[in-house]
Amino acid sequence: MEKIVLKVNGMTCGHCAGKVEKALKSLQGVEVAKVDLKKETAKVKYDESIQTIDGLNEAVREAGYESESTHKRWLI
Ligand SMILES: [Cu+2]
Repeated sequence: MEKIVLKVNGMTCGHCAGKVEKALKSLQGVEVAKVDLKKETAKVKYDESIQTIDGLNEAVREAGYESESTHKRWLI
């Protein structure tokens, strides 16, 4: 399992954060997705043998927002 932090741009309210979180959680291989609206980040725990960072960013884009990897990892 890989735990990465995405920087998410374009979120303005809790509804946006919910959309991004739902988009990430709906992906194959994603176990945890936690969006922080104030920090504009999404913490994602995913199985790197099933899912890729590009796949995560693509899902965020499809939900109407932009994201990129910060190359930071996070701890539970
Ligand atoms: Cu919103």
